[in-house]
Amino acid sequence: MKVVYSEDHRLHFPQGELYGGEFVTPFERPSRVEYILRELKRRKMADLMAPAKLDWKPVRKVHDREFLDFLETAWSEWTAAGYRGEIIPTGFAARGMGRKKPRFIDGKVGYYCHSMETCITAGTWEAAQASAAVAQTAQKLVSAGARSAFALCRPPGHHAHHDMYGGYCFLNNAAIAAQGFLDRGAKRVAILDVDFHHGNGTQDIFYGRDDVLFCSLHGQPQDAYPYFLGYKDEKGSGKGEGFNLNYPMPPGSKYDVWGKALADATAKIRRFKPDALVVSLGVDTFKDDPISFFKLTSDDFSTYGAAIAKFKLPTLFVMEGGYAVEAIGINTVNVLEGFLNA
Ligand code: SP5
Ligand code: ZN
Repeated sequence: MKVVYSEDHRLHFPQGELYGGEFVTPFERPSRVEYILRELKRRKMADLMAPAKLDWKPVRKVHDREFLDFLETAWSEWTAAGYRGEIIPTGFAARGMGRKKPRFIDGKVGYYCHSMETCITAGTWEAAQASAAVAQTAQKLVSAGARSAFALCRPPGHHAHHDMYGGYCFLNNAAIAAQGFLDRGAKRVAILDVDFHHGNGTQDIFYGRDDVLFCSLHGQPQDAYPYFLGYKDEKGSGKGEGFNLNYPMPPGSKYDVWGKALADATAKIRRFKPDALVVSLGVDTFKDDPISFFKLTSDDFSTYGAAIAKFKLPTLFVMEGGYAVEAIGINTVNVLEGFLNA
């Protein structure tokens, strides 16, 4: 399986993440990618390839033009305002407040951000573009006939909305890839999001559409980030109704529960008859993940990798979360190997 990878991910490494009222070293850190690469090499699966230049057409179909302009200029506007720290918003359009976009960077940041753990730094925009290019290049390999490919994206993407960043995500790599499949002739694309967290960004982007089926398995929002989306009754709107499927699960869920949700999602995906499958692959469902509460074992990752292969669909794996760094390589590569050996 081809692995698309760019070292430009290193350009995004904030000093801090706001966690429990303290600044800690971000859970979403560059070493995550190094651990995955090391394990791919150890198993002789590192068929590496650099991304091609990003084609903006599909990006503009899934993201708001002014949001993209904001990401491009945020750092220079922030430093021009005299701020010396990393970009963190302080004010948000909460309930009862307006929707107009402010002019000053401080206000704009609150307008375009949905969660404050995600800092923007000098290199963030470069890294986010490289990550999107990684997803897109891998998608083009699959569109051109490869059975599968792995986009080793960082920063991740599934929390990025049409016009908001947060949850360590800036551009929605999986959504850009899904749009890329459609633009290259696919009629229908399914996105299976197995990251521990609800894929609120991907849901937002495709909520009104019937050409992309979005299925997310995740920690229930009563207890887990992103807190305000991911409920079962979010089914899509307008012609998108019925094309959004959420499987929220309670704290402590093991593979017996998780695998049942996967089986149900599998049946729905089959009925949709997609031409391609995008897997938003987060391995933060692991029992030792520091910020999550599912209890999957390393073997479970091999099991569901094999289950995903049974679709017999052109399949693109897009890296999302996973923060137990010493196990992230094993768990990620278990999915890919389980898929390949099925
Ligand atoms: C891509 C991805 O996995 N993003 C995750 C973003 C999580 N952001 C906030 C996490 C807050 C975690 N609080 C956990 C309490 C554990 N005791
Ligand atoms: Zn996650």
